[in-house]
Amino acid sequence: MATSDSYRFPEGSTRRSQIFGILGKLGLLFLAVLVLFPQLLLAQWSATIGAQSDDLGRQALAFLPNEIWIHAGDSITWTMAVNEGHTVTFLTSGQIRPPFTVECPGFAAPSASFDGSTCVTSGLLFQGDKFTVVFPMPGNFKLVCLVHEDMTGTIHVLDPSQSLPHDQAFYDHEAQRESADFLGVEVAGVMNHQHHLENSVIAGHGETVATGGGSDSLSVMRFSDQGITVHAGDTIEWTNDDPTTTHTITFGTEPQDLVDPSSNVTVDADGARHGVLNSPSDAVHSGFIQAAPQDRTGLAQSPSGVTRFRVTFNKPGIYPYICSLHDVLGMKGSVVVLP
Ligand SMILES: [Cu+2]
Repeated sequence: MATSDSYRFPEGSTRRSQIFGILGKLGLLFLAVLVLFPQLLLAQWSATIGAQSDDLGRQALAFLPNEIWIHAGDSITWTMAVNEGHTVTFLTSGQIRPPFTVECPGFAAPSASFDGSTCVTSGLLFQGDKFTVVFPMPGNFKLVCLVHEDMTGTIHVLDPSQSLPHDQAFYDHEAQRESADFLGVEVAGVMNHQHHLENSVIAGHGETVATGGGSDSLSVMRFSDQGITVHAGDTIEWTNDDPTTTHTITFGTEPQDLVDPSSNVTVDADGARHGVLNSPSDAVHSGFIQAAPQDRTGLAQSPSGVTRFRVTFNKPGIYPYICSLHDVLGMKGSVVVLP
């Protein structure tokens, strides 16, 4: 028995070394394939765009996360999580920021590859849409949304010989933590704070925060007082408290041109726009009501924003109104005018 065991041992050992020899050759073959076809090693990363409350009123205008380290050749797929529209856009260094309706010349989705030389943009994305970008060259690339100015990020593309600081699980966790932070921020108090001003409505409130990779914004897309009661002859004032997000106050039929006020709007001495309604069937549109863009040293200062709209109600009745940009998110209100 011992003899037969001692025979078997070298036999098994030979078989094992044969197996290891084959495995070794397969391993070498595998390495050779990777050297010849390095894309087999390339990682596919994923990130989220935006987060929102169940009632859609609270929108995190943010890439979640907004800073990612990858290897040259890797790709990132962004998935839209919200009803508010966003773009995934990489402009070239110093490029003038175009409107979101403008595509990058010569670029056609879906095969997006960005190395800094020509711009790449997804176009307007909505909930469930995906957009993938491949990054073939090392570099640090700024990521922007063309709809929201304070929604930016950075993609660090490293040479494959360098190690990456984080894995996908880390980024998933960051995205979850950041979206929970945004949606949990107590902003209702801020909107109620100014409520003591008589006949005044806050038309949207927001805040912008910086991260190491760029900036994120939170916008509350709601009127602070969705039902307000006044008397005939009274004037109500709407103020947009959001540093970046534009809103409108629109009574009656929505005009084609949302940017400019309707022709029946005048400008008060303090710069606020002013409309007069003589019947619940009348229409008046504020145009874009928004804060001034942030000033930058070395550039011409930006003019003060038109942040206020006033409407005088001359006849009793019920006057429903909307923000023509965010009514789909539920940004609506109504004014009851008593005699
Ligand atoms: Cu709005």
